Amino acid sequence: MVTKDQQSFFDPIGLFVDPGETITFVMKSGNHSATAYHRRYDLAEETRIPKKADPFDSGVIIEQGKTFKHTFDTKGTYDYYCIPHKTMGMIARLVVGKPGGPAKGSMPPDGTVPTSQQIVNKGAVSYKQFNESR
Ligand SMILES: [Cu+2]
Repeated sequence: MVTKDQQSFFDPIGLFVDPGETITFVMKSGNHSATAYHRRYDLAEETRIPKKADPFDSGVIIEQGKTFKHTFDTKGTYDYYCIPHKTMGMIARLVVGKPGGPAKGSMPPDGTVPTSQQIVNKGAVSYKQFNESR
């Protein structure tokens, strides 16, 4: 989770993980959250994680170097956002095992992320790589 040159973003913006893997979100700079698009959270206008998946929300983190961990057990496509920068398009996508769920074939309401298939093919899509490809 990064703020650099007045841009806030998740890097990588797309990542493939195996079911059961634990992801560590690291606060590099700025103040951010990693929050699943899930209707239980106020800002999420739609659910964009697999039906049986556990929603996750780090809350806004302001300390540099602080981390947030979440284990992804359910296969599918997960879209998530940063609470303070959601409307500016600070969003990202994870594919766990294989694409699936409500986010699989569409983009989040706040911007674009790599397609599920791009993530499967590449394993990880950096923010820079993604922007250069658009
Ligand atoms: Cu942010």
